[in-house]
Amino acid sequence: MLPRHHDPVIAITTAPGRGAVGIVRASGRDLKPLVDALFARALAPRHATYLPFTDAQGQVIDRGLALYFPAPHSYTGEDVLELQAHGGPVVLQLLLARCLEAGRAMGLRLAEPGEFTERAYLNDKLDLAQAEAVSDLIDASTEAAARSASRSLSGAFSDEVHALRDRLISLRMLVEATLDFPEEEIDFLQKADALGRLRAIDADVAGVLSRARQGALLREGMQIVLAGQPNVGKSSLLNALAGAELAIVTPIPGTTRDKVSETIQIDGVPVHVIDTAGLREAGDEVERIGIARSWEAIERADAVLFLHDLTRRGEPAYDAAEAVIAARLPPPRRDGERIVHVYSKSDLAAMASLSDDGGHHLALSARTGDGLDALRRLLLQLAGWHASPDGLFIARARHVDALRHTAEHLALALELATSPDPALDLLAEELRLAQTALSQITGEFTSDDLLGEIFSRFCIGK
Ligand SMILES: Nc1nc2c(ncn2[C@@H]2O[C@H](COP(=O)(O)OP(=O)(O)OP(=O)(O)O)[C@@H](O)[C@H]2O)c(=O)[nH]1
Ligand SMILES: [Mg+2]
Repeated sequence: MLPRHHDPVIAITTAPGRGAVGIVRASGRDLKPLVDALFARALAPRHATYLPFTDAQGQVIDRGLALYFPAPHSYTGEDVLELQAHGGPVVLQLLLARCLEAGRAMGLRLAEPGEFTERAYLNDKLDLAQAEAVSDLIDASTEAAARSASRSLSGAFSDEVHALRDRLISLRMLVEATLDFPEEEIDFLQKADALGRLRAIDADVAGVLSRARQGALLREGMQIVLAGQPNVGKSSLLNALAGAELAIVTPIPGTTRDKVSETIQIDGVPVHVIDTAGLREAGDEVERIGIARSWEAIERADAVLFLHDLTRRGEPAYDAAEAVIAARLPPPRRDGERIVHVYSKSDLAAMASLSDDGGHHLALSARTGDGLDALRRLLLQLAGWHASPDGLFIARARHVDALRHTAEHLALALELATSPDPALDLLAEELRLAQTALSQITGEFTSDDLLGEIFSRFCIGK
């Protein structure tokens, strides 16, 4: 354990601001001295005790509940003390200051972000994937994301990873045992159906990988940008998708000057929609800055909705300006075309026929809502969403990468195993590498740097 984890720590664990109740939480290997310094009486373990919280002079700061969880039966696995008071920022600050003062002799200090959960991980209360799920549950922006984070937190994801790891270990033992008895090796492996087992593990890793990708999508969502010339109806489309008047809409070209963004959800997948300033050459300084930001957003987006105004197509100036924008749009990515051509204001002008050049084309009206459902379906398809959110676990890019590496080593192992004269030592090594990659998910082989990186993104007090 890192030396800093020897100190007892404390933090306000409830969100900043005013609330009915606020909680101050301390964790440490031995909090008895703190309890004794704060209260005139002993606290029964895991019982709520109603009592006054007093300052050093005996003046009452507030009255509330004290809960004492002696190690190891606590969130962190250490002694934990929770004080529930009225949830005003000043009350909680006074209570925190009083605790720090009472605990000064024992080295009590403020907790860093995520430090409680990091201790829970270090004390084997949670594995790393579960610890991450704590933060994902708190940050969940849709119901589906919250449900799948909760499944990960309960260990559903970790259990699958552990089951795969155990099957890999027993296969490794088999292969490594034959290394010691080379004369019998091939026979022995055949009898034990080593190849069949390897194939089954490979297929199941692929299955978990595909679900983890979906889980990562629930967590990260996708980012789409509305782009096009001024007045084509970008802000109107944002408002229609969000179901609220977020961006200002006027018939004046150049209405939107800064980025306006909103997260909507489609089937539980968070979609971050960014409305941008209309793209054109002219404009004042403010508009030029806005347009530069539009281009930055376009570069970074997972999908760009390129709007074309059906009422103005065919006007030479309009078409020329559109060609300039089209030439500057990013090229398709390896995994497919990310530009969606949206023909807007379909309630005012009909579209002769949609192009079938293999790209994505659709007509819609932000005014009547016609075509919006087709757009939502297309966006989910572009995001790669093909699951129903039930039974999913939340996952991060880190987990997807680890599973991808596992699958790569398994593929190499399969190649070796099916060659006419398999090199068993190489096969054993690929299996070992596959296991190491897989174990990174739950944190069995994890560097301190990675831990620091993961937990520092938590909120204070968690
Ligand atoms: N009839 C009809 N009018 C629309 C539709 N969408 C937008 N408009 C009108 O077109 C005009 C411009 O709409 P905006 O949404 O402000 O266009 P924009 O692309 O955001 O424009 P800038 O912010 O200037 O780049 C407004 O008068 C809207 O009412 C639509 O689907 N049907
Ligand atoms: Mg606008």
